Amino acid sequence: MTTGGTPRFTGLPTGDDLKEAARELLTRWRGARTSHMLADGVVRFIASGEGPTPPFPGYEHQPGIGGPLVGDWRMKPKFASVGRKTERRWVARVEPGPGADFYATGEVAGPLRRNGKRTKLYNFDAYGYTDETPALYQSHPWVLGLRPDGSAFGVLFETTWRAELDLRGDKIVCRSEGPIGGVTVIEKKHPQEVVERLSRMTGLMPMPPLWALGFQQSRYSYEPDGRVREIAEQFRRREIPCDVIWMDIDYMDGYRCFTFDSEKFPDPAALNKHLQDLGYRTVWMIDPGIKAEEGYFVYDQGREGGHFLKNPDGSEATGEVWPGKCVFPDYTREATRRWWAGLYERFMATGIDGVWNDMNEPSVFDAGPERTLPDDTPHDADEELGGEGPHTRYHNIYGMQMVRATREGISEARPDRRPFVLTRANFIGGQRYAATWTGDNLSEWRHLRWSIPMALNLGLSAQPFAGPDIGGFGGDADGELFSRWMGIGALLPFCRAHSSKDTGNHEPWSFDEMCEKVCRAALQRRMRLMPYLYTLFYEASRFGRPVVRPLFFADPHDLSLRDADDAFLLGASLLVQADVWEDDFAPSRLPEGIWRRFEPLGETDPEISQRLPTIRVRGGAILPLSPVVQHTGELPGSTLTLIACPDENGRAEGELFEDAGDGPADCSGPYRLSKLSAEKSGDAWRVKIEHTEGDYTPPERRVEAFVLVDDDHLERAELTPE
Ligand code: NBV
Repeated sequence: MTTGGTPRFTGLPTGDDLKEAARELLTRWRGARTSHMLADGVVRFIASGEGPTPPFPGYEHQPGIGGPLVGDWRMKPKFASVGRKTERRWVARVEPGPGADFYATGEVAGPLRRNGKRTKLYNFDAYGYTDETPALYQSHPWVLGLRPDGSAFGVLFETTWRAELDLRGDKIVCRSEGPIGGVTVIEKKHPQEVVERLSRMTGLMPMPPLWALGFQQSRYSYEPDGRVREIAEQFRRREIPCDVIWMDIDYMDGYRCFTFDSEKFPDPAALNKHLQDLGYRTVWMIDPGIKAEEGYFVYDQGREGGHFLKNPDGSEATGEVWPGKCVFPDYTREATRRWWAGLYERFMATGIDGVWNDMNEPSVFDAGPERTLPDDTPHDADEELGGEGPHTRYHNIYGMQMVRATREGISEARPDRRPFVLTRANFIGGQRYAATWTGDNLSEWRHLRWSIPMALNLGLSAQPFAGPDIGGFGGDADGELFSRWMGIGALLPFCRAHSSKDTGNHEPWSFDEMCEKVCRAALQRRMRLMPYLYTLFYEASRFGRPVVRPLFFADPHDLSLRDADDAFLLGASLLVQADVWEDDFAPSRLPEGIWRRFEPLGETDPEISQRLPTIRVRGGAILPLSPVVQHTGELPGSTLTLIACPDENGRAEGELFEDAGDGPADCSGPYRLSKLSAEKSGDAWRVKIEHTEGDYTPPERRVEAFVLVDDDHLERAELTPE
C-alpha cells in the first residue's frame, strides 16, 4: 500500500505525537508573509516561506488581493515548517483567546462541540465508524468558533494534503504533509455570518430539485427490479410519503459502472417509467473503480484516452474493489472529467433522475489501513488545482473532482433538469457539486445520537444538504430505534433510509405497527413543512445559510446552549427537541424568548407524538405549510397554509420562496419571493403576503392563515389576499 516511508497521522495520541509536540516547541514560528483584507472581517494570511502560493481548490475562485490589513486584528496565524524530508510537516496555528468553543471541522462523529478533539483529514472508508475513528469520508480544514463574549470566528487552512486539525488546547493547530498556502480568518458578530462568508468563498450549493427534499428509500440493494416495484407500490398503498427510490450497485452487470444486469434489471427505462408514473424519482449508483477488463467500453475508452491513474513507473495503478481488479480515473484532469461527464448521456437516457457516487475516497480493498491508493501515485492535475502531484496531495479532493464531473455530465445529459448528485467523499467547497450522507453508520442508539451533530457540523462547514442513513446502515434496527430515527431524520436536510446487505428489512412497515404509524407521521410532518423547508434551501443556495443550525445560533451569548447535541434549529423559525435516548430523556434548554409547541399534523395520537421530536415555533415567525401529499409532485396547486406565531409585540414575519421545483440545470428558471407578515388589528389577526422579488406565478391555489396563540393552540386569521 502506501510507499515513500512517510509517517502518517493516525489521529490517536502516540509516542510520535510527543516527539512532534516537542519539535513544534523548539520550532521558529513566523508570522504571515503578507495579509490581504478580502472583505470586512475577512483576512487571508499568506504563509511565510518562498515561492508562489499554491492554489486551493476549496475556494470557488482564488481570492483576489484585497486591501491591506487595517485596524486591530485579533487573530494572526503563525506558520512553521517542522522536520526534514519525508518527515516534514507544515504547521499553522491560530490563537482565538481563552475559553473559545470550537465547531465544524466537517464530517465528524461525536459531540457537536469539538474542543479536545483531533481530526485527521484523509478521506477514509470508515464502515461502522465511532467517535474515535480518526478520519471519516470527507475533509474540511475549517474550524468555526465562538468566544465566551459571543463573538464568532472561522479559520480556513489552505491545504488539500493529508493533514490534521488539532483542537486539544486553546489553540487551533493544522499540521499538513504539504505546504499550507494560506489561512483565511473570518471575524463576525454572529456565527451565521461566518458560515455565510465561508459559503460564499467556497461556493454556494445550487438549488436542488424539489423532489430531492422528499423522503427517499434505499437499500443495498433492492433487487431484482420486481422488488423495487414492490417497495414503491407499498409506500403508495400504505400512504407513507416517499419521493425517491434508490438503486445500489447490484443493478450493474458484474459491478461494471454504466451497465445494467440483463437478468435482474433487463429494462431500466421501463422500470424508471413505471416508478415515475407512480410519482417517484430514481437515483442510481456509480463508483469510481472501473473494472480492468478489455472489451468493457468504459475501460477501453478510459485507457485509450489516458484517463486512468498510473503508478510512478508508468504502469496502470490498480486496486481491488467490487468488480475485482479496478483502475481509477484521474478526476483532477479536465480531460478526464470531460470524458467521465460524457459517459452519463446514455446512462441518463434511461430516465434516471439522480446519481449517487460512492466509494470515492477512493476506497480500495487490498490497500492497508488507509484503504486507498498509494501515497506516491502521481496525479496529472490541472494547473488550477495545483499541477502534477502525488496522491497525498490530491486524495482529499478525489471525490470532489469526481462529483464535479458527474454533475457536469448529468447537467449536459438533461439540461432541462436540475441535477442531483449524492457523494460519500468530499472536500470543503464540495457543496457546489453534491449533497452528502454520513456514510456507513450502524443501527445503534449512539449512531442515532450522532446524526444530529454530524448534520449540524457539516452545515457549519458550508455543506447544508446532509443527513444520515436513517435506521442505520449496518446491523438491524428494531421498531423503536427505526421510528425514533425517522422522526428525527424527517427534520434533517437530506432524508433517506438505507441499510446494508445481510440486514433485516428496513422499511417503515418492516417492524411493528407502531413503527409504521410513527414513520408515516414523521414523513407527513416533513411534507407539511415542505414550503418552509424549500425556502430554507433557497436561503442556503443564495446566502450560504445552513438549513439546520445549532441552538446557539438563536443566542450566541447564552453559554448553556453551546453543547446542545439533541436539539437544533430548522432554519431560524423552528426548534426541534429530539429524544435520542433509549430510556431517560431530559429535553435540552431552550433559548430565551417565545418558542411555542406546534404539531404540524394537528391533533395526533399521544402514543405516536411521544415518539416524535417536539417542534417549536419562534415567537415572531410565520411558517408556510402545505397539505400532506404522497410525493412532492402533488404539491403544485395545493392549499398554502400560513401559521403565524406572534412575538411579545403581537407581530410576526416570514418568507416564502416558490418556483417550479425543477427546471434548467443552471437553476435559472423563474421564481417568486414573498414577504409574510402578521399583526393584530382590533380583535382579529391579519396575515399578509407581499410578493417582493421574481416573476414566477404558481398554479392557482387556496391560501389560509392561522395564529399560534399558545402551545398547540391555533386560531384562524384573516388574510389580505395575495
Ligand atoms: O454500494 C454498497 C454500499 C452502499 O450501500 C453504502 O451506502 C456505501 O456507503 N457501499 C458503501 C459499499 C460497501 C458497503 C459495505
